[in-house]
Amino acid sequence: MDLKYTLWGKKITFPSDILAADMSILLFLLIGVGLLTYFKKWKWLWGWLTTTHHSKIGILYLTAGGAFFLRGGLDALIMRVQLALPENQFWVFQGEKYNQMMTTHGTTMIFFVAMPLLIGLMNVAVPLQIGARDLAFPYLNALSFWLFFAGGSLVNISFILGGSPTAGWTAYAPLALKEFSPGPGNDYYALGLQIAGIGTLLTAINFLVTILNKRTKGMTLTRMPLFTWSTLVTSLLILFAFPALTVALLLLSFDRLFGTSFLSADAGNALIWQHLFWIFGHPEVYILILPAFGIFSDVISTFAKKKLFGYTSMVFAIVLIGFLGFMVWVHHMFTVGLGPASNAIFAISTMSIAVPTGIKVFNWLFTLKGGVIRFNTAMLYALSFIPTFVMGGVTGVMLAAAPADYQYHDSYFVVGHFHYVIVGGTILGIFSGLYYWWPKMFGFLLDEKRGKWQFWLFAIGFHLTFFPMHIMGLMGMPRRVYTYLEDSGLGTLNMISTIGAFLMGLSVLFFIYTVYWSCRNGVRDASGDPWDGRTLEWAIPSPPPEYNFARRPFVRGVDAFWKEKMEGDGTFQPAEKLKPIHIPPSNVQPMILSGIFFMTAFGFIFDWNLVKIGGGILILGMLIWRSFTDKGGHFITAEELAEREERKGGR
Ligand code: HEM
Ligand SMILES: [Cu+2]
Repeated sequence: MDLKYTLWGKKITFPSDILAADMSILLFLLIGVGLLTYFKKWKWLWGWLTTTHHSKIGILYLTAGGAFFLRGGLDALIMRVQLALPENQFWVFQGEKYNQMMTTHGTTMIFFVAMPLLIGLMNVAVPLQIGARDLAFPYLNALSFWLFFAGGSLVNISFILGGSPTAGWTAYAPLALKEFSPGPGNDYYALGLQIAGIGTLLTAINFLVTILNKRTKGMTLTRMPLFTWSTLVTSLLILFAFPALTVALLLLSFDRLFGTSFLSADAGNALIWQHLFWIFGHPEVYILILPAFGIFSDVISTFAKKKLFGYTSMVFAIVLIGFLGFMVWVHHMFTVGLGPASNAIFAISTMSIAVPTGIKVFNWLFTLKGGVIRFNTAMLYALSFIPTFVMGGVTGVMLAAAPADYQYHDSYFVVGHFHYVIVGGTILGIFSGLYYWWPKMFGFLLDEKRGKWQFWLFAIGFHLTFFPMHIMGLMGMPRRVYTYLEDSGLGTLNMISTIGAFLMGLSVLFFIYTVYWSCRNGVRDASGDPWDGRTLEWAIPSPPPEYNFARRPFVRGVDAFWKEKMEGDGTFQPAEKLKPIHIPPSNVQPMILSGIFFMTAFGFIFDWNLVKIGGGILILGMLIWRSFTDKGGHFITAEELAEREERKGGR
């Protein structure tokens, strides 16, 4: 299927898979440019690309994360087709190409899908939930987004530019070093994650400062909605976990690009990578799950029409899980031979996390008990998460038993386990959050009927895909293989899994259709409070004005808005008088700066000194430029504000 040419005596081959990738990129670009030109939307696009406003940046995160989700999902489907039949030979995806798919899929899903989608929802909801006007550092927020986007693009574009990383999302040394992974793939991995990682770290700092400093009057820490609480703890986890990744990636880059041997088995020590990676990597799974816990808590209490059961213990459990998350990284390394004492300690500390997690599960159930439950799509996602996540948790405890892990390790049992947790936790949480906050973001509701179809398609596809993986693992199917033998008896289970994967893929396409349909025909959210909400974000119009709150509200308790509804007329006593509000300026610098990071990475990957040095100088120049242009924006005057509020009916 490959295209072969002879040009001036030189043989040139275009492999068919890369050609297909090229064509699809070209096609999407052409469609994009065409649509923008046809609808005269270039200026509109520019507004989005230069925005520094939290809710717009949130939507950018959701859009980019959604696009990467399609890429990561395509990888997953390709893998599942290759694995559908024993000794299958689908297209070119055997051997090294399968490894590329597998690695890009995992890396993309963790770093460029799950995290940015969560960060997107945080950007949309957290400032509103605490009565803030924006994040503490709007420019930094835009920079974080663009750094994530640059890093993600780098990893994703590698496929057509000389090959993707092949050493798995965990990039174990020495496999990921030049000796065993000679192509540029793992350089893309190291540099892409490094650039995106800087963005993530900056975001965490931004949210920490925002939540600690920008709360409105009366919004004490002990009154914050659970999603904001989980964002706070998640930001702390990022602050402590990501530097370990930064160092690990730096060592990897040095070994690969400059010939050092920190991680090589002879001069250095390959275990350094594993320790650093998992000191980051284990907290990372809590970075992915805690925000989802926050979403479920908010959604469940809203749609059960009850205050969250055990608010204090819910907060305490999040903090405890976050803390314990740093103590258990060695459970990923039971089989490297650190010895029984070490294994026992880490097995027990791992299992202890089940306690706060159990507390949370029971509190969700008690919140439901006696509640007036509405089965909205957001709620369906939240409810279906409970049994799914319990199952993922149980297989997690199984894996935490060190002797048992010798059997499960690197088998499909593990693949089944972590998809139950990440997809059945984080991705369900993201869908729940999307249905829940969609009206707040866009001013219209996602259609419930179509939403429910989408939910059931996803839920059924999910269990069909990932449940059989546990059994395959117990039957001996190893992780990260592109095929298995006819007489292994794994054919049927793999086929079921592939069918499930396509149902999930269908569901994702159906979600896009639901968005399109609802955009044209969906119910408008005129009140700003479509769910009879409990927290601050529902007290302002949808979508919110650029300053969020004309006068920031005075908060009197947990579920602040509900309290005002119950004890008053549903309006807040203002915490301040009408005064001018500063709106920070749009700014192209974050996009340009990240673009330079992106270009400079190629200098390192292909060893072009001019690009390396030029890029460094340009980055420094950008920082200097920024330090002289840190002003501007405009004020909305008190009179203008009063008038705008008047027009809305004086909320
Ligand atoms: C759309 C449904 C999905 C399907 C069908 C799917 C399927 C797979 C398959 C077949 C593998 C490779 C197993 C192997 O060869 O060892 C894999 C690995 C992986 N998946 Fe998924 N996946 C899906 C969604 C997700 C999502 C949403 C996430 C995270 C947010 C995720 C995270 C991962 C990770 C981290 C790996 C490990 C990659 C590695 O070992 O380096 N997957 N998935
Ligand atoms: Cu772990």
